[in-house]
Amino acid sequence: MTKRRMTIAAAQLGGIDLDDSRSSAVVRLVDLLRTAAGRGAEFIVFPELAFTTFFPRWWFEDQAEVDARFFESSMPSTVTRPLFEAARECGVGFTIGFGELTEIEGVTRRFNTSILVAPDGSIVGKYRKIHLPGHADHKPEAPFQHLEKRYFEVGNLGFPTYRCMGAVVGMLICNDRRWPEAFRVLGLQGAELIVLGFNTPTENLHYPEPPAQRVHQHLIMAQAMAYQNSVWLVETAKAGFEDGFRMFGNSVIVAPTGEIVAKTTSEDDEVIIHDCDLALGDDLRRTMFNLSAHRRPEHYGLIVERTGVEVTPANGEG
Ligand code: CDV
Repeated sequence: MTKRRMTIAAAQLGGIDLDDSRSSAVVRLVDLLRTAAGRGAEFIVFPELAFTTFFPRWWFEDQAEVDARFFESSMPSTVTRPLFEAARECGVGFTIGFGELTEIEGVTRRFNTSILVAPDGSIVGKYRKIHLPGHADHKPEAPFQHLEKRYFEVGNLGFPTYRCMGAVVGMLICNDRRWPEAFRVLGLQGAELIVLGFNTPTENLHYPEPPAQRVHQHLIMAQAMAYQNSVWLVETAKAGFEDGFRMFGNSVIVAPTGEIVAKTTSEDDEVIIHDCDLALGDDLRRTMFNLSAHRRPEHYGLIVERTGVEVTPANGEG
């Protein structure tokens, strides 16, 4: 089998506090990009909502303040352009997440978005997060909020793939990594590389859960999704403490075989890198996971017909 190489980096960010400026985040991102490029990276995966703190942990009354502090109405903007310029100078592609403020048919819309940027600095693709976790109401008794359902609407672009730098690439964002359906939709479009940024609190907002268990779940999901879809999977964290609230790291590069080939060890700014053979999934795609030979969609109807669980045993004893 002919090898097809792409050297890919995950550029993990440590925490960004509420009062840190977007331009200070851009300085760190440019630094990470230059470090990765210096180590031979051709493509770099940055985290979800990478220019600001993970603001859905905070309740704000004033939407105008939220828009001004945490959303981007153009990409690149004067503040974010240095990242694009550094990428062009170094000849690397990248993906990055941000809060997108836009207008569609005269209506203001807000999405949790990621973009795919080619080495010439042009934007070749966009994805708007579909699985938005958390809640829309204020929970003053909770240690922190998770207000993605308040600040964003469900993405309206589906799960597109894009041809970029010789690979078929799909983007997902954070909570999407818990949903096999999202990966399969990308796999069915021939994705060879799936890239994803995340912000995952070390503490579970809803019930006590050991932090190690949360990391364990993160890792087994990444390994399973990569293997079952025969794809390279790169998942990059924003990690560490943001105003005292901790998020775990464990950014990973996972091969189509399901093996973790690189993983961060810190909760700070850190680059990991791997020389990925994009053809590595070809044998799996040809045999075990030859989707056209083995899938049985005629028996998968419930996947799209039903959202939640209805107890419907075949023996009628529901
Ligand atoms: N940013 C996220 O989507 N975070 C979720 C948290 C809420 C669990 C995640 O799935 O990691």
